[in-house]
Formats: sequence, C-alpha cells, structure tokens
Amino acid sequence: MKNEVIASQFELLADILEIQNANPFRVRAYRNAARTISSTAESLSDLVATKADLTQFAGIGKDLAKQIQEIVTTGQHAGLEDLKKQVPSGVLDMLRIPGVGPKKVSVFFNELGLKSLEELKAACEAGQISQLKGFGKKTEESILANIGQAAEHAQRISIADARAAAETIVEDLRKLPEVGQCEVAGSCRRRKETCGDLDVLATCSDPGPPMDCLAGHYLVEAVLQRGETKQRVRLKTGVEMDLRVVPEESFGAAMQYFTGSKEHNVVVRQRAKDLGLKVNEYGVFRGETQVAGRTEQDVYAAVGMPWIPPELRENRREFEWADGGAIPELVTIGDIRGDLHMHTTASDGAATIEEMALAAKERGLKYIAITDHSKRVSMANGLDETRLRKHWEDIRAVRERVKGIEILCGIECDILEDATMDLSDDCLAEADWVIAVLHYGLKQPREQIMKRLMTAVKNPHVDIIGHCTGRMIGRREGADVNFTELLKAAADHQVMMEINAHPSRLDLDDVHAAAAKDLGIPIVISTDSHSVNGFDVLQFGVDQARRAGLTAADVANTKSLKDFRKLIKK
Ligand code: DGT
Ligand code: CA
Ligand code: CA
Repeated sequence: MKNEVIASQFELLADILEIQNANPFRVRAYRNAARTISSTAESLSDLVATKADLTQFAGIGKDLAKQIQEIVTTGQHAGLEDLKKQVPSGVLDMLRIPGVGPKKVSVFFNELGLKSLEELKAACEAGQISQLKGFGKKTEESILANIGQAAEHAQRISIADARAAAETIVEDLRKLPEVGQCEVAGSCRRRKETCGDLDVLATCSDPGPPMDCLAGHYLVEAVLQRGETKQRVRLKTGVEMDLRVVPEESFGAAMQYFTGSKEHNVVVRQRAKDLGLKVNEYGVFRGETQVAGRTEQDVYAAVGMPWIPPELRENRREFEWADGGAIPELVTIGDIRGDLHMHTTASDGAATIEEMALAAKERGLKYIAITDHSKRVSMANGLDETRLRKHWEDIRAVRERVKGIEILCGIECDILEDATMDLSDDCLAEADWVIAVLHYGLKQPREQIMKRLMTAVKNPHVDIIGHCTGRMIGRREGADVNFTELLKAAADHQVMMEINAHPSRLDLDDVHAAAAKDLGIPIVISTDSHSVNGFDVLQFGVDQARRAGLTAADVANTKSLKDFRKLIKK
C-alpha cells in the first residue's frame, strides 16, 4: 500500500470530522499525520510488516500508529467507514469546489441540510447562501462559478502544459503598459508535477486592462467569473486560471499567499501570530499598520525567516532549514554539464548520433551518453549484442569527428520480467554507462519487482536505475517499488538514481529523490531525449530535484566528466 493511500484516508477523516465540528485538535492531529505520511520516503506498509515502531515519526502517537496498522493490514479504517455513513458523499464532493473547505461545507450541511452539489447550486441560485451568517454575495457567486469544476472532478494537468499556458499569458499581460509586475503563483510556481488550476498575479492600478486582455486572449475559452480584483477563466485546453490584480504594496504578500502551499502558509501564519503579527494576501500587519508586503523577501523577513524557494514550500523540511540558516542552495539548470540518457535512430530516436551530439553541444553540454534501447523493447527496435557493438563503433567514430563534447557509449538495458538482464554481462561490461530500467511487467507483485531491481543493482556493470517506477503521470501507475530496500541497496552497491526529466515521468519523484540524497546516492537528471528537441525537458527534471532540496553537489551530472567518472562504480 502506498503512503499516499494511507495519508488520503487521514485527510478524509480530518475533513469529515471538521464538517461535523469535531474537536479542532483531533482534526489537526489527522492532518499532521497525513502530511508526515505523504512526505515520508519509507513505505509505512513495509514498516508495519516488520513491526517497526511508527511513533518514531513526528505527529504519530500510539493511537495513530494503531490506526495506520489497521489501514495497512485490513485495507481500511473502520472509524472512517463509520464516519462516511454519517455524511452523504455529495457533501464531500463540495470540498472540491475551489475556495470551499470543510468549515463552509459544515454550514451548508448542518444549517441548510444541503446534501449534494445540485442542492448547493440551487441554494446559491435562490440566494440562500449569501444570507448565512459570515457568508456574502461574493462567496455565493464564487461557488456558482466554480461548482462546475467540482462536478467534473477536475483533471490535473502536467507541469509542462501548466507552465506553457501560464507563462504565455503572463508574458502577454506584461506587455500591457498599465501592468507593473506579473507572475505565476500557485502549484505551477512551486513546480509541482501536476497543477489543478493556474494562478496568476498582476499589479495594476486599474484591473480593467489586464482582465480585458485575459478575457480576449487566444488561449482563453470563457470567462467564468469577473469580480473587482479577481477573474476566473477557462482555457481552451479545459484548465482554469485565476487572475488576481493587486496593488504594488501588496504584491509580495499576494505572491506569498497564492504561491502556497496551503500547508506551508498555515505555518507562516502561525509564526506571524506568535510574533503578534497578522499575515494575509494584502501584507503583514501589526494591528492596522502594514509592516511588509511589497516583496516576498519582506514578508518572510517580517516573520523572522529567510526567503524560501517556492519549490520547497510544502511544509516538509523548509522551516527546519530556515531556522537552522541552512536552506539548501538548490541546483539550477545552468549547473548541468552532461546528459546521460538519450536515444538515436539506432532504436526509437529521431536523430543520428552526430545530430544529437551537435545539438547537445549547442546547448552547452560538455558530455553525453548515447543510451539506445536493448532488444526486449522490440517495438522501439531495441539492440541485441551484435547490433549494439556495431552501434558503439559508430559512436566512437562520431567521437573522433565531433570536437568539444565527450560521448559515452551507453545502453538503456531492460530488466526482464524474470529478473535477468536483457543483455549479457560480457556485453554490458564493454559499455561506458549502463542504465537499467523496467519497461514491461510493471504490474507484477512487489516481490518480483524488487527481485528485478535488486538484480540490476547488484549487477557489477549497472551504473544507474532509470525512471525507477515506470509511471506515466496521470495515465499509468508505476511499479510497486520498495524504496527503502532499493535505495539502501543502491547506496551499498554504488548505483546512482535517475530523475527522468520528461514531464510525464519525473521519476524519481521529489520525496524519493530527497531520500536518495539523504543516503548519499548521486542523482543524475536526464532528459531521455528521443530527438534534438528532447533536451528541452531538462528544466522539469531540475525543478523536481529542487523540490527534493538537491544542491548541485547532490547531482552527479553537474560535475566535470572527470569527476563524474569517479562516481561510477568500478
Ligand atoms: P492546485 O491548483 O491544486 O495545483 O494547487 P495550488 O497550490 O495552486 O492551490 P490553489 O490554486 O487552490 O490555490 C493557490 C494558493 O493559494 C494555495 O497554494 C494557497 C493559497 N490558498 C488558496 N485558497 C486558500 C485557502 O482557503 N486558505 C489558505 N490558507 N490558502 C489558500
Ligand atoms: Ca492552482
Ligand atoms: Ca487557484
């Protein structure tokens, strides 16, 4: 069972309890536990299996440990199942409406008896919501504008699609003479793997021009809601975007607030409170006086913290790092000197060895490895030993011709379903660089998956495990990998781990890349390019590494080839 499954049960428990106006401490205990669990690299279900003490984790006491055990061993949480019977599922659907949380849902359900999205919609249309204490016309309008999204079960989009759309619109808004600053916020700025919706902030004394520009933008299909400072639109791709227009003196505070994550902001707000301050999207206030808000730096400084890179704002380790003056200097795309995973026309790539080498050189790379597929991937024209040896000869010939970039003779070798390698050891021994990967049989039971991965890790010629789980974000679950076992073995056997930069893979994910770093395993960020444009995805891999808190020193392909070679196992 994946940690996220356990975490989501606790989240749901917290939501239902909050809807029922339960003790806030109990609610918070479940939320804290959910957060701890989802940001833990070790598999809790493995820990339960080995009877490990779960109370070692922050926020997990004896009682929660027992509940985790119950979820892992029985597949469900009896208490949660009981609670679910007390709240109609239509009530829980309301939680998916942007801007609506358990507190509001509690009022809709307990005071108005609303049980579904349809009933809530009707109540809004009848003006019942704006008459509730603490609610206004604005909330009612916002619910009406956003309820459709909850009904459709909002589809998250990849970070690549999110950035492409958001950055295009931001660039166009910046061209308006009236607009001062304009930036992307939300999960897109945090570079999460996927985004639920897009959030853009602009400064302008009159919200009219930026809102009109957005309404007429060629990427926009419809305006869903337009208020005084906020506009919500649906793009033609289906994804929705919020534009908020704020004054210059609040821009930093709005960026801080709308970048999130919610969990990060909860801590920032609490710290402000402890200092007798109040933080909101308009600024940091002592009483009525604004003490910060123009820049994010000011906002963090006012609450006694250094600026925190957006990629780290998930309430994982960033506050501990901030307190210790030890926020890592995150790796940047400019640090990357080599790319060690790419394909050519020898298997399923679109460009020749020479074309790939020249394109890599043009992008400033100092070294590459050509790593075409092995024979098991027959769909991709994978290479057997004979063809591979000939291919390496071709690579050596290009190496002679093309100056200014070093080219390694590599291979992306499949780890077969029966836990043997697709190519002979003799052949692998001749390679400069061997990536071992799972492509087939991803649904095999965890035991067999681990047998396969351990075969690869223990193979003396394997240098790295590529796209470890084989997941395709939003399309295909990855293999059931026991990361505790795998990463320990990788550290012991001097095997590196890849962050595959392709936005549909991003595999390792942020949590496991952080765990690999903790074990001192060198991470390689690779593009897995299948054409000369394939190198474009490098940024997404770097972002994933940044979310994991990785510095240049943690990423092996920031090194010179000479130093990189020292990390390869003998
Ligand atoms: P997403 O859109 O699901 O990928 O994730 P985000 O993080 O972009 O979330 P979104 O779009 O709902 O809101 C953007 C940020 O605004 C969020 O990260 C934190 C802040 N925010 C939004 N709604 C609330 C709220 O109800 N409470 C607090 N504290 N912060 C909020
Ligand atoms: Ca968002
Ligand atoms: Ca939003």
